[in-house]
Amino acid sequence: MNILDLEFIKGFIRMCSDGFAQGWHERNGGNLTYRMKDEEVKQVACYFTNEREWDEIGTEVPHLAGEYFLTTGSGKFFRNVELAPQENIGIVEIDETGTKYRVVWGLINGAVPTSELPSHLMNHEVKKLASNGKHRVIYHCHATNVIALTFVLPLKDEIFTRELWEMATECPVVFPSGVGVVPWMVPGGKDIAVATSELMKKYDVAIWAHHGIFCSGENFDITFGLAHTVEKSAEILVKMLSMSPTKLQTIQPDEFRSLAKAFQVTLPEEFLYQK
Ligand code: 2HA
Ligand code: ZN
Repeated sequence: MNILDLEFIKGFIRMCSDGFAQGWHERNGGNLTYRMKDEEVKQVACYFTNEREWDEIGTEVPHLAGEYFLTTGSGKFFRNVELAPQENIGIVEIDETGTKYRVVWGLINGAVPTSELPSHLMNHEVKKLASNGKHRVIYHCHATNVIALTFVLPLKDEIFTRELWEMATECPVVFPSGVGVVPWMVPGGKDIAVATSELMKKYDVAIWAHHGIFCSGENFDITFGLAHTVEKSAEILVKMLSMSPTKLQTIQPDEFRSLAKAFQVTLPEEFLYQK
C-alpha cells in the first residue's frame, strides 16, 4: 500500500489543488488541516516516525490530546502539494496535555506545520465539541472577493451574513447560521485563534478582515463547497456594487422565512432585520 493512495490523503491533496485553481492560494497563502479518524491513524501508523521533537503549539487544546492531524506546511505553496506531498504536507500528533505537537509523517527536510496551527487546532477543538465529533476539516484561503468586501462593508456579522445571503438563493441553505467577522488581526498567533474560535462556536465560517476566509466542515467536499459558496456570493456582491450602489430589488425577510420553511433550516431572526 502507498500512503498517498489512501482516500483521506487523496481528498486533502485534491482540495489543495482545487483551492489553488480557484486563485485563493497565491504563493504560500492559505492552510488546511484534517482531524484523522481512528481507523485512518491505524492504517498509516506503520509509516510514522518518532524521531522529530515535540514543539509548543502556542495554545492549549486539551480536547484534542492524542489526536492526529494532516496539515499543510508553513511557507509551503498549495500549487506544489500535488507534485510533492511529503515535502508540503504532513501528519502531526498532539501530546497528552494538548499543548505540544510533533511531526510523525511528511513535512520532510525539517518543514513545520502551518503558521496558523494555533487557530486551526483551537477551532478543531470548538467544532469537535459542538458537532459531536463530526467536523474534521478546517480551511483557510485568501478568497479575493470576500477580502475585497472587507474594505467596503461594515465589519459586522449581521451585515456580512445578510448581504451574502441576498446574493444567491442557496446561501441561507448552505450557511444558515450565518458568517462571523474578525476585525484585522495579526495572523498566526493565539489572539486571532481565540477570536476566531469564539465566533466558530456559533458559525461555520469566519471572515478575517483584509485577509480571507476561515471555515469548518465535516469533510473536504462540504468544507470546500462552503468556502466556494461564500466566495461566489461575494463575487456577485462585488459585481452588483460595481454596477450600482443600491439594489433595485432583492430577497426580502419574509421570503427568507419561506425559504427556511421549504428547506427545513433555521435562520436566526437577528439576520432578518428590516432595512
Ligand atoms: O501564509 O495564509 O494566514 C499562510 C497564511 C497565513
Ligand atoms: Zn492567510
